[in-house]
Amino acid sequence: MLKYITTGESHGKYLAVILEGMPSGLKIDLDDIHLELKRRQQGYGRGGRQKIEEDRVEILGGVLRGVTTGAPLGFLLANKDFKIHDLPELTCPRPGHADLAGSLKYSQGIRAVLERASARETSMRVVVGSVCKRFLEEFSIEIVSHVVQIGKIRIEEAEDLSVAEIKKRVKDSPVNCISRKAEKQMMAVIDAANQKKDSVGGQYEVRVTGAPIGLGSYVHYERKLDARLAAILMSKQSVKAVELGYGTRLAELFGSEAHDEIFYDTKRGYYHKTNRAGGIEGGMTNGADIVARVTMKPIATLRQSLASVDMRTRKPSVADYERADICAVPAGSVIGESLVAYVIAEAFLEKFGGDSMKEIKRHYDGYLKQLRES
Ligand code: EPS
Repeated sequence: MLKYITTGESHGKYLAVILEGMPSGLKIDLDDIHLELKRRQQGYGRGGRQKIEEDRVEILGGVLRGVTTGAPLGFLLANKDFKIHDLPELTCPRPGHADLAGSLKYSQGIRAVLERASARETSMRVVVGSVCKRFLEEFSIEIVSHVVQIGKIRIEEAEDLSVAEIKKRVKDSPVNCISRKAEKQMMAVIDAANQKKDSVGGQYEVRVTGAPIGLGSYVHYERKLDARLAAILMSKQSVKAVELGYGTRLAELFGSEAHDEIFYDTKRGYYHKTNRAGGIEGGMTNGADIVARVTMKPIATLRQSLASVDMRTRKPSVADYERADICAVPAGSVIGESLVAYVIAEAFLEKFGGDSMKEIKRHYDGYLKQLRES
């Protein structure tokens, strides 16, 4: 069973993660992980913190001569902005942040809450995701993301674009967008939010290609892949909605317009010509690309003051401000890729699991043969 646990605070000395359940025999290259970490740090609309940090990890265990051993993998990242012990306490919780409920629930000051609630923790999830991506690559499963909306600026629909085409189009885009026209407008919205001392949210898409039919299951709620994708994507800071395939658009369609008809070809086997289901039917992959859309609310830390209450006096006040991002949707999309990679790797290991890559590949090849004969 694949699982991970992160530890560390935003301005603490270190962040760390342990990933348990990866088989032996998987090549791990720190350069690949550092590339993914760099992608997460980028994106138009990020605040001053990313100019300080250069996220790089050290391997603590589970890798020998560049190859996984099957033991838990450990990674450590040292924060350059390590100052947690010198930072002031906050007393006026920010609307939309974990501050108020976290402080009351844990019976402690806001500082302890925000340090752990911070999205800085997602650097560790990207480390996990890049290991999972590396694993999935061995089975020709690839993942990409792109930003579809920032504020009111939305791209034209891009349903028919392949993962390879999206990868090509988002290359070097400061907002991870496939459209040069929308990209400029998105950047202008972020600039406008900055000028108004505001923040802005948006939506991104994560797309997976190459997943075989039958990851996940219909037999039990915990095994349904759509539920697992929604849960992990929703667990990322700022996320308020997750849709698969046509998602909320399905509400307005008739059944005849909503479902993906089934065809058969001797070369391709069973297939669909459309993908309104987003690659998942009955909690299982159906062989089409998996498509998830994720909506992020605007960042809760604003330079303009929203009403709050001073928790020392319980008198009306305005929310505290700390340095923050204006828009974290482009970074969010990179993190989304990692979260999806983790769930797909987990479901893949459940189905084809073994202690070594060699064993898993044998299981996978056997299943593909079985599908061809079905
Ligand atoms: C965050 C506040 C900001 C962001 C941070 C998330 O950090 P700081 O308070 O140090 O300026 O930069 O995100 C990261 C540090 C990161 O690496 O993604 C928050 O309050 O969630």
